[in-house]
Amino acid sequence: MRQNDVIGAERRTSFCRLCASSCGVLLDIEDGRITRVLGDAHHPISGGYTCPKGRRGGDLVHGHDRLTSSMRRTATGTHEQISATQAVTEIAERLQAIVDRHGSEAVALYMGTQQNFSALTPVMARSWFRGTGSHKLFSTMTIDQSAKWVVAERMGSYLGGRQRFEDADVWLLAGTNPIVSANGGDGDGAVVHNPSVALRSAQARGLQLIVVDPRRTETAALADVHLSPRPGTDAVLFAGLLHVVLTENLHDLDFCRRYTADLSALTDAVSAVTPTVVQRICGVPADQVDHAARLFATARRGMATSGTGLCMGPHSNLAEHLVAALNVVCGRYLREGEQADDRSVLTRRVPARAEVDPPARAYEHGYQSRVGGVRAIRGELPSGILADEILEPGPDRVRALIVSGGNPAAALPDRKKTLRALRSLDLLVCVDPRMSSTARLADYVIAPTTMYERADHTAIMEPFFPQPFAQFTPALVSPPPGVVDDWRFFLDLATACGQPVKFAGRILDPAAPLTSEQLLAMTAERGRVDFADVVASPHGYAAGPSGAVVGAATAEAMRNRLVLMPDDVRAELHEALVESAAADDFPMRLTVRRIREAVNSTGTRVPGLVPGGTNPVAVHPDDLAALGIGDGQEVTVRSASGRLCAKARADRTLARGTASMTHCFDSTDIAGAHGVNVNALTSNAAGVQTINAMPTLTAVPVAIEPAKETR
Ligand SMILES: Nc1nc2c(c(=O)[nH]1)N[C@H]1C(S)=C(S)[C@@H](COP(=O)(O)OP(=O)(O)OC[C@H]3O[C@@H](n4cnc5c(=O)[nH]c(N)nc54)[C@H](O)[C@@H]3O)O[C@H]1N2
Ligand SMILES: Nc1nc2c(c(=O)[nH]1)N[C@H]1C(S)=C(S)[C@@H](COP(=O)(O)OP(=O)(O)OC[C@H]3O[C@@H](n4cnc5c(=O)[nH]c(N)nc54)[C@H](O)[C@@H]3O)O[C@H]1N2
Ligand code: SF4
Ligand SMILES: [Mo]
Repeated sequence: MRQNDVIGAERRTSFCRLCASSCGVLLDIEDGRITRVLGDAHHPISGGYTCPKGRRGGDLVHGHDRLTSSMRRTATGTHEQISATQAVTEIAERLQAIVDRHGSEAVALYMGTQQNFSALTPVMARSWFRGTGSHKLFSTMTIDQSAKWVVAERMGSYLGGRQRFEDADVWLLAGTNPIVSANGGDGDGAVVHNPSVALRSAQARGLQLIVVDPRRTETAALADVHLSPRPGTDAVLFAGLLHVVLTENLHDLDFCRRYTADLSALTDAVSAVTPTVVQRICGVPADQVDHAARLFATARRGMATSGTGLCMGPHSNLAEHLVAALNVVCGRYLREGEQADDRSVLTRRVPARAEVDPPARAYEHGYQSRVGGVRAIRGELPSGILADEILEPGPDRVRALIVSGGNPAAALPDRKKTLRALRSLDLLVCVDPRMSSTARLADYVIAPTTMYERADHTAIMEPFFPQPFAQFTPALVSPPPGVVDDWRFFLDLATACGQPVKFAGRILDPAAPLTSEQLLAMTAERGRVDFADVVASPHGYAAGPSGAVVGAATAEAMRNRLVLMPDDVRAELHEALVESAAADDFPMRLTVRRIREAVNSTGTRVPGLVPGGTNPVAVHPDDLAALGIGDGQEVTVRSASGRLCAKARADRTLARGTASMTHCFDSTDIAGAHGVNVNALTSNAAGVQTINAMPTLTAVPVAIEPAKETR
């Protein structure tokens, strides 16, 4: 018996590919099926940690609803099986006909979350898309945390790297709940893996944890300081924190002099935002604002990071800008000569330099959409306008949409409009292992291999690991005979469309197709570690520090400065400060909330995984009592944009006046499925950010009432 064999089954190492954590796992495989998923205790990063959905990975691969063949929509609207080869031929023909009639701008690609957990798919999907010549590229980043892109465009970026979690003595997490999401905003990878243990052990060595969240989340429960602002008021709170830091001269004057252009403009802009003003607008006691600001600014090292709770709010670009400004004025960055924060292993190292990449405002010159004059940012059009891009009449209308590892029918704001848009396409293709809400509307559904059926490496996830680390996994179970690798679909599609495919700097020869392993090796060519060494390390390869240090600024960059308070940001701050109080019609604020058992829509349909099988609307028990609603009762939730019915759940972790609900659930036309789609309540018109068209998905004003008819 080999060491890896367990009784009646084989035990293999791999890593989970449902979220950025990429936890190391052990799989028990019996007769070609995964019977058990366990944490890999020998994994240098996750150390045996897994979450409930990761442990149900076998159900996601072999589940009853798994597609084993590609599908084509029939004239009556049902779906029939079709071979992937035939589907590619037909899709290429229909794309060509659309392009011949309407031009290449009629073709769009939507890149969803699950595409990114496969190393080859994003590269190949983009490669096909580039060949179309269209500008209609969309991804979930623009309905997620594209405020971070906007900050870099308006403030600029410091290129020396950020202070690290491992030696920080303060850490501020705003609008993120890493213990559940394994995310932590754009924060250090250290809070992403086994997050509860990582936070507790940092606190044991002296780290002070500040959490900004209207809910006493699993993460907030650990905090040394928990600020609970009214949802959607973070911009004012952060302006207030900056006010305290700057008026008390707690900032890093040296760093500000060297790297910023306009500290006095920032000081001036926040001068009226005293802790008393913060208390009035945000509901956070003034003494807590003082305390948190002093704690953050006087610590030696640390960082403020933010997640969806900030980036989805009504002033998301401003709030995110002020979080970044707090880090800048406190000098929370690595200086020349310090050890660089270099996590590249399979990816190419980008040298760290103690200099500034100045604000480029490139979005002011990008491709301009017909819709609202919005322009491309980082080569993408905002997903917030995708439905309008499809519906708005005109020569550039999107008529063909390819969806890769995403579920826009569930994820985009204004559900009714989104469904109308998806239904009105001439061609909708969805690459998805399940009949998702989007796949149900598609003309073709391409059934791909899933994790554990495909070889992969962790290159894309390198920035999220707390130390330089890489892992390779071979395919461990055989896919159903009718499915294809996602990357292969995009390569075949490009070939059928007569487009050459450039991959890792080379044009691929369609007549001599490469294997996944060969392509993975090609993407790792510029790494500092030999890919073969990573392949030979079943628990992953801890590469050790690269020894790189932060270099001196180049002569050309010496004069570059960060811009802390440009005029448009100042105008946004003014608006956030004068905003009128809540309308009585919609007295509650509905907030975002992630659960351990699902990552967006993935997991929502695994039997017995999500507690109660649905996504309730959680409300403080005293609010429920005041509304005359019992725990578990059916309620109607109304917003200015729509309504939905859900089960109420009493939840003491929420602040009064706040409700929360998990997104991407959807039971429409799926027998036996539970849950309701929150985007029935959101809009892509009201409360949308300029620049990135980011909709308001948290702090949505709602009213909650007992449902008229109870079942
Ligand atoms: N109201 C509201 N709306 C939101 C949010 C919110 O908080 N509130 N969150 C927003 C955010 S942050 C995001 S990222 C988006 C999510 O938006 P999307 O990424 O569009 O949604 P997902 O549900 O993650 O879609 C992933 C799809 O990939 C499929 N899939 C799973 N495994 C594989 C695979 O191996 N290969 C392929 N090809 N497909 C696979 C799944 O079945 C699923 O249909 O939603 C956004 N929308
Ligand atoms: N288990 C699990 N993990 C996931 C996902 C998942 O669906 N499930 N999704 C993945 C994806 S696509 C993403 S983008 C990340 C997101 O990762 P996170 O950003 O960490 O997402 P959440 O866990 O929803 O945490 C958001 C927090 O913001 C708080 N919040 C809501 N409104 C406000 C507000 O106005 N102000 C402040 N300060 N806080 C507010 C909420 O109470 C909540 O605790 O997670 C990823 N990881
Ligand atoms: S889904 Fe769970 S087990 Fe899988 S990588 Fe994410 S945290 Fe780890
Ligand atoms: Mo996301």
